[in-house]
Amino acid sequence: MRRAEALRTELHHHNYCYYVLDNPEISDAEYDRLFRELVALETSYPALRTPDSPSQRVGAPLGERFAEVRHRVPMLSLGNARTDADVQDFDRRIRKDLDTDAVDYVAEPKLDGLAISLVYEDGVLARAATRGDGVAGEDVTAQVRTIGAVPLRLQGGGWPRLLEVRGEVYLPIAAFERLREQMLEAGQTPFKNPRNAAAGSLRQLDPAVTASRPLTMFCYGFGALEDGDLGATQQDALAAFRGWGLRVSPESRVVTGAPGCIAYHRAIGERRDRLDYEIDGVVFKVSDIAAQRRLGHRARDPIWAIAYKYPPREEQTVVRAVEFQVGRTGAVTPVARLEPVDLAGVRVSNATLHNIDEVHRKDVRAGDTVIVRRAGDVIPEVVTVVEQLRPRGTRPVELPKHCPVCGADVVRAEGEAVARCSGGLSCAAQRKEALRHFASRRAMDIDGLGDKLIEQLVERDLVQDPADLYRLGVDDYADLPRMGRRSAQNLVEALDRSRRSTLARFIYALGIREVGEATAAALAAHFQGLAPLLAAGIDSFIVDEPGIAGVGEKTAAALLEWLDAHPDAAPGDEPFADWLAELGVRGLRPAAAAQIAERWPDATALRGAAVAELRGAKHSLIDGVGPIVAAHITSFFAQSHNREVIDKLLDPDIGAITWQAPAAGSVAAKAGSGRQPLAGKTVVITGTLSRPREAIKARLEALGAKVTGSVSSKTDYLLAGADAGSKRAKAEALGIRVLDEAALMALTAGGSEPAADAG
Ligand code: 9MJ
Repeated sequence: MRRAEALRTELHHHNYCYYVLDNPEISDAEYDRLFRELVALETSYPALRTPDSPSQRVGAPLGERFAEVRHRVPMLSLGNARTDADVQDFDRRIRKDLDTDAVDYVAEPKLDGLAISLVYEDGVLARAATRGDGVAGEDVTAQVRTIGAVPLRLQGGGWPRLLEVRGEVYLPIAAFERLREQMLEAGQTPFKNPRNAAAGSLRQLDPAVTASRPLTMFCYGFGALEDGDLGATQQDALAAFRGWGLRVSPESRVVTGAPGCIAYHRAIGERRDRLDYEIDGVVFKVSDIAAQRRLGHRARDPIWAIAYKYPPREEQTVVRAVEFQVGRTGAVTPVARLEPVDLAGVRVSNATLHNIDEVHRKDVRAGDTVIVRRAGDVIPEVVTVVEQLRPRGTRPVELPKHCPVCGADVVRAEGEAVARCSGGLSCAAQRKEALRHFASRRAMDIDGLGDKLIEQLVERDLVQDPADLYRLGVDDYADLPRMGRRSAQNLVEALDRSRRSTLARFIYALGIREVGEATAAALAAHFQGLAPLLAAGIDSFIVDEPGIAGVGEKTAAALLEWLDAHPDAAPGDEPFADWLAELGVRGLRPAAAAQIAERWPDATALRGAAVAELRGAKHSLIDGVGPIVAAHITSFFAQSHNREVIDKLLDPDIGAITWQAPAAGSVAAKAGSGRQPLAGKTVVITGTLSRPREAIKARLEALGAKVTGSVSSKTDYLLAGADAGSKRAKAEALGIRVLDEAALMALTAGGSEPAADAG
């Protein structure tokens, strides 16, 4: 009981540090540990569970719709000022009504989120509701409980018995951008702006969805109060909120008179782009709460407060054209060229359309009238088309087939939103990036070839592709501005050194998509040379095991298990196929049994088969090269311009690049030229291994081993994965060495005899 309460108090505190102060005191892991301890206690003793427990943020049963909540005190909106003169009028009226010379105001940004009322009873969150029409809103208690910045229980003390706090729930711009990307990737229509995203995330009947969105909240006002008060001024109330663990805007200030208000509006306006939330203005509130009461309100808005708006960041304009840009990584991105339009002080004539799917989803066409918006520092984007204003004769936009910069094919990998230029090394748009990568430390490691130099070389058109680097001499480099003879000499020496690199580095340096260092090393080890890699088709990377028609995972496993459990069972005189069909293995039909018998002539051979061979599978022969990577590799080498660059790089005239031979365990080794430490050895494989059995079998065979299906006195080694059963027992009984995969790795890495037994 005491432990549960102590845990709750501690978790409330860390929650506050994390979400409100933005300054955690403990690691996420430590928080999780405390949280799990509390949940365990509450699960064992449900009576310990309290409604304000941190464990109760998500978990309310799903409602069918939101219940209506009538606000005890109406939730008003705000009157607007658009000019300095409007603010001066506002201040003049207030001074007149209050009969004073100077009025203090609390000034703060006006967030563009969703207004929410939080009702605390005895310091515990009892109800959360949307503003609705101001008189009644929707009960979103379960959803709001999931927001980390909303305390379920107030800190400290001294709060009114009933306290209604009001504020704005919002989604930070960065979180909004991430959410949009996720929704785009998931094929959903993304939210148009942070405000819609906040509203859409909160108004989710399933609180778990709300919980998955990083909503937060600033508290800025109050409604009903019973048995207590918040002090004499608005800033006293905000300070009290802060003390109770509620999140209050750090931008809130006290200013005096219209000049103070106007200066505040300017100052925040200058920083508007750098705030991590969307605002549409600033708010001024008479600071004295008694004065607020005297001034009262009109039908919908208080007389004592006003919003001074900023120019909108959404405008209507016309699309002149939709063009495609090629980025430094080859991404081909659609861009709308616009009739220039002013968006909150910034002249905008281009807007991103993200990708071709987006263009089609929004159906943006040249000639369309569109809404464009700009949020924070992000690139302006087209929000939607005003379809009523579409002129006749417009045509849907299509993805270009060829790169607008270099003319190479534009390709889009299956399931990817982004289309790319395949020009790679030779596309001018990608040239600098390709060179930077080629020269980088982990690639060709060309010392002294930095970004600035690459910039100069490309801009002066001295270098079209990486091979050109080797054609230039000391004189050419020394001619460049700010490049002494000494540095030029050093650079040429570095280039010379890089000629004797490794094949792995060279492959990595080519910048093939998805081919990182590890994959490049695996490719080099496997192919042993560039020629076999250039000649490789998809089936050099991926084995497409056809399998046996009608045999699925379960049947295959059941059959092999049966054989494993009956190591001596054999058909006698009967045909193997009939024997198989009559074993009583679930799902194994005679037609499939006949096919199996064609591929594996007897029970011993079949014992050596893998589930994947029976059910059919695609598997990779090289670590890290699955079907997608294999497609990138083959399409890279299929492009003639890439092959031309490679030919140039290997051309003896410029001083051929050569590399040291990599380790064994490769195609070449398999062909007989490599080490064969397992020559003459018979190996049996059993149990679950980290890689497909075929891949391991191929590896062992490359090392000279004969791989068979069952353990006998002729077996030299048993390679045993997890859950190795009868074969392992039999091997142990026969005194045969049992290896695990690590021991096998050690073997292929260089040792001639396995060093240690597994187990
Ligand atoms: C927003 N949206 O940030 C008020 N608001 O006060 C602030 N809204 C408000 N105050 C009275 N900071 C009614 C609305």
